[in-house]
Amino acid sequence: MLRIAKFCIQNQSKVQNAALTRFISTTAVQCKTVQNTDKPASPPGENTSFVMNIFRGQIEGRQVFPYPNVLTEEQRDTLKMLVDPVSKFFEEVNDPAKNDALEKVDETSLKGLWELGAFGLQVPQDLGGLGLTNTQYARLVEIVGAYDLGVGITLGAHQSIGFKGILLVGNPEQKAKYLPRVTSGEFAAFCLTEPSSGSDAGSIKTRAVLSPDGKHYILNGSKIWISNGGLAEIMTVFAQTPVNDPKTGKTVDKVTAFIVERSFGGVTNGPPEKKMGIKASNTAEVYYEDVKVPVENVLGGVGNGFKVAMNILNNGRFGMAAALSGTMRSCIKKAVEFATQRTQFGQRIDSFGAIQEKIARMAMLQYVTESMAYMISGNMDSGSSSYHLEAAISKCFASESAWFVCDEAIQIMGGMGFMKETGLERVLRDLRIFRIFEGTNDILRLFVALTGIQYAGAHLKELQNAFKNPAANLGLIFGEASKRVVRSVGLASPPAMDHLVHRDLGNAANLLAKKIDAFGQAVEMVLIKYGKSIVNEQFVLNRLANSAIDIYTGAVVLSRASNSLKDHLATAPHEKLMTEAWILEGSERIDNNLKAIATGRNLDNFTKMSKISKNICEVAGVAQPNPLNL
Ligand code: MYA
Repeated sequence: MLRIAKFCIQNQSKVQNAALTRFISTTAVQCKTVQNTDKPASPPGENTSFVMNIFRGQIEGRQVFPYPNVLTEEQRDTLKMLVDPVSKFFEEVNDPAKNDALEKVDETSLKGLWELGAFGLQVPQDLGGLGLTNTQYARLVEIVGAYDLGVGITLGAHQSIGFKGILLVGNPEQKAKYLPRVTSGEFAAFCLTEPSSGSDAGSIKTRAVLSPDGKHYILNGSKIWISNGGLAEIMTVFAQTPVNDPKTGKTVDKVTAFIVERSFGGVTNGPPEKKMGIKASNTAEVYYEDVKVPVENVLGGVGNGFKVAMNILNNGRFGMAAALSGTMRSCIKKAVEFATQRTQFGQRIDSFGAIQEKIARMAMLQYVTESMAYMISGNMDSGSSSYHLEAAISKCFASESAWFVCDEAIQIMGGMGFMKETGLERVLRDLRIFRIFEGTNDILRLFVALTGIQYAGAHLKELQNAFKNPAANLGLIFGEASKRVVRSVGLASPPAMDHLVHRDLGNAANLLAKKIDAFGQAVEMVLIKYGKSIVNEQFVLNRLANSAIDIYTGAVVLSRASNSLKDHLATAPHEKLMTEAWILEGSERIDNNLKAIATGRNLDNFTKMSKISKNICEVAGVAQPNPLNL
């Protein structure tokens, strides 16, 4: 499971008990006695990701502060020209209830979307698309998400993942050949998942073998739950290919990505799947039988397919946050319109604390999600390539928040919320899949925690190496030693954040900075305690991931609200309130999560829960009879 952690953890286990513990708890003077070698420590790659660095207890603020402002005047004008027609289209032409009932996007709507250019938002203009940046794209998918998630997935499966690989890693010939087609009526799909390979994407069985004349790969296998699978003419297909391993000289299977056209022959699909939600989007099995794929259609190099798949997924995840912030906006609007008109017990129901708390929480979750979506799109537009953890967090957070917000909107509206005509039951059904696809939230939490730990572990490894040659690494050793030792005896403040935010948010920033410090120490403790077996400690990893989510979301809203205060926006005081409330509650959740992984009583409870689950699984259901034993 998650081989990702292997490298650091294996190294880390050697570091942990001896050198590191001594190092943390003793003074810098003792450093001189540590074994000497002539190899200076080589620093692990520095990373500009905010989330990656909190795993070291450090604040790397470059991607978060100030809040990105990446649109040029021209890009802003282009966007202005698009927002109105797209909103109008969804108000006047597209009918989400009709699409849901038809279990497909109505023909008029589909035609209109192609005409609007909605299927080629980020394709360069000279290849037939609108050439939008990630931030411009985010704004438009926010509108789609506000109106119709079924249409959203039809669009997203096409461009966020279907042909995204061609945009990201395609060579000029592949781009010239395929991008004009996917912007002018031919659907694309991303074909990764298989019956025995869901979260474990590396275990796919579909295979492609080079033909004897070396001109084609012969592709065989099948894929399931492929969005647009029944519509797509052009597919990004992942398959195992035999590759020579230069290290061993042996032939091994490695994943390769291919551009496959339905017209190659041998490509068929099953009927549309019957689903709980996003019914308007097509989902189908796709089968490949002796499909002749020209060698020119290898995408991103033979054997590089796993990385190509991960890059595509990483690159598209912020879109989900953008779309779902739009969904939440419309759920909140419906709930508030109801709450401000409905009178019960002689009062408007929005005057009751119970309703106010719901509305406030819904508003905060929407604000955080929206702020994160545009921060990540802004980082990507500024050329960052270190946004994977942030994008994974945005996907988890957005999908869980949107579910909560829609559910609470239904609750506020009571019986009315449960009625089909209100439109929220469809949205709730549509939303359920977002916590499952594009990487389940459970897998993404492990990805965030283990990748962060790997980074922190590599830095601790660097310290271990530094000890081998202290003379050559005095700066590093004394720097780290003084930081840690001084902090451990309570003489130093945690890393500061107040200088990065508006002065009115200084207290909230300081509170969050303390949590980052505590989080870094908790990660170090976990590495020391578990070593390489941390990879199996999912109760612990989940709590680290949840803390990272609370820290990142807190920093994001601190940044956005600071900008709003600086620019004297009319909504700045409201954003400040949401930010302060969010950070206070988030800090309490972080305290609880970090306590849970440090105290024996809680750890013992993890063991109990593990045992409860085993008991249930052993008997294939609830273990005890009902109280009547009948
Ligand atoms: S599409 C199907 C989605 N499927 C998945 O997401 C699969 C989930 N599984 C995984 O992501 C991987 O298998 C995991 C890795 C993470 C579990 N970025 O040994 P490893 C590197 C960069 O850890 P594993 C769908 O749902 C790693 O560093 N690199 O791998 C349709 C290592 O590199 P190296 C990564 O244990 C939805 C190597 O890979 C990443 O096997 C339709 C091996 O790593 C990463 N993330 O498991 C949605 N992960 O070898 C429509 C790993 O160099 C879109 N690595 O050390 C809608 C959009 C919304 C728009 C809507 C508009 C309205």
